[in-house]
Amino acid sequence: KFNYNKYPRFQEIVNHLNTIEKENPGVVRNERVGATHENRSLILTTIGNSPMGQDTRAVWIDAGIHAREWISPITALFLIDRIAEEFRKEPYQQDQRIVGVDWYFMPISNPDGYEYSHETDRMWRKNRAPPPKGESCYGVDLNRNWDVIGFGIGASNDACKDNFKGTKANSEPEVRAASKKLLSVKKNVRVALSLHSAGQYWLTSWGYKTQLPVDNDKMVSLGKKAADAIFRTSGRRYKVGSAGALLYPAGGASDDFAKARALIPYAATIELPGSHGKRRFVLPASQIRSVGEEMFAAMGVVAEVARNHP
Ligand code: 0X9
Ligand code: ZN
Repeated sequence: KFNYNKYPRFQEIVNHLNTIEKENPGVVRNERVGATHENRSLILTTIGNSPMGQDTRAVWIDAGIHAREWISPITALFLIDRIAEEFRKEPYQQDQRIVGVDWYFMPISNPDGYEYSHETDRMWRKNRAPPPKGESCYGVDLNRNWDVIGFGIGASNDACKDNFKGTKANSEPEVRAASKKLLSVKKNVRVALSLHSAGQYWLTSWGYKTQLPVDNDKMVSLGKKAADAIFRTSGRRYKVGSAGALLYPAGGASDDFAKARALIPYAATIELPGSHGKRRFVLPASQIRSVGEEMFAAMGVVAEVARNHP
């Protein structure tokens, strides 16, 4: 059984994904959709039992875009475990909302950065792209590199900054792999979520500007229902609102790509819990289970909305 009382290394995550796949034949599939600068695998995990091409609904979730936000990939792994468990149950015991949709997970979208944050710099955020010509700093902010309206806003041209957007949109293998895959399955996807930390926010698009989208109300209403489910589960409160208005405008992120490029009806970034101050990305591993449980509760609401959306 996997140990959810500590933060795993990349290889432990991969091993566990392979175990889950083996234990859930016909329901869980792992696919290598690309490779990083340091040649680690970018993995897409699909959960569901609807035959290919069938008229189905799906939820897309990316995690681990930012290296130091360790609670993100482990929460994705926890959700994969819990959702697969739901599919294994006898029909009369299943949560029909959870098993009523397909699930796409990119559980660890920035493995190079994740490993670097374990081995060298706990506060590392970016990937490990080699420095651009004539520069000496490594890394691109993978939540500023997506090829979508707003690219460049709230981002830096300076390769040494934490929010460096890259030399051009979609320059990074991690972003290319994830965006290509999302575009290939977008027909079924009704909700796209991006797991980050920290701050306990449910942030809807737009992220690149303070103005609200025309369909803001429906995205905020899903966020509020999810926040209620979270509160009932763990007692934690999440603030709900548009990313650009509630946090700060920042473009080239996965949420706005899902909304404006892949045309997914519901797009949000979830800022999972953290600690306070400078160490706010360092959440004690003893919290992993409760964050996982509260997110699983939110996924019931998400699945129901995805299932019922035309
Ligand atoms: O700045 C980010 O990328 C996210 N916050 S974090 O502290 N995890 O780095 C927020 C992204 C919200 N969405 C957009 N701005 N599009
Ligand atoms: Zn983040």
